[in-house]
Amino acid sequence: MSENCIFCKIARGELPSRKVYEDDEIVAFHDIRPAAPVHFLIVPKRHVASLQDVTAADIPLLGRMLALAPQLALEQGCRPGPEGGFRVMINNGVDGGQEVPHLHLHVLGGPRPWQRG
Ligand code: DGP
Repeated sequence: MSENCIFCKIARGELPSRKVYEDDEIVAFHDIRPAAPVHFLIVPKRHVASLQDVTAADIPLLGRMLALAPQLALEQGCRPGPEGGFRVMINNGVDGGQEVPHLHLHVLGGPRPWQRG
């Protein structure tokens, strides 16, 4: 847990968010600046700064985060199957375009056209 981290604060319920999922380890909520008709973030509650800081002990948690993506994408309105689908994206570090230094999966989808800049 990190005192001043925005996503830690959201995970602790100290900042508001539009949650789409929550369990003991993971929270998912709508991105405040959506880049697609469906755009939410899947976030570990424990503070991990980025994919570059992941250890072997985090692998089951990462697996759970990834496995949640298709389930939540469908629940949020993404179409199933090869004609539908969604994008999963992880920005890492400054050169990777990461703005919030707390690991998160972006899930983007919905009818095209849409494009993250
Ligand atoms: P990244 O560049 O991968 O670190 O993306 C961070 C995303 O987090 C960005 O798309 C905007 C979103 N975001 C930043 N602050 C907040 C917030 O306070 N609430 C929510 N819901 N999203 C936020």
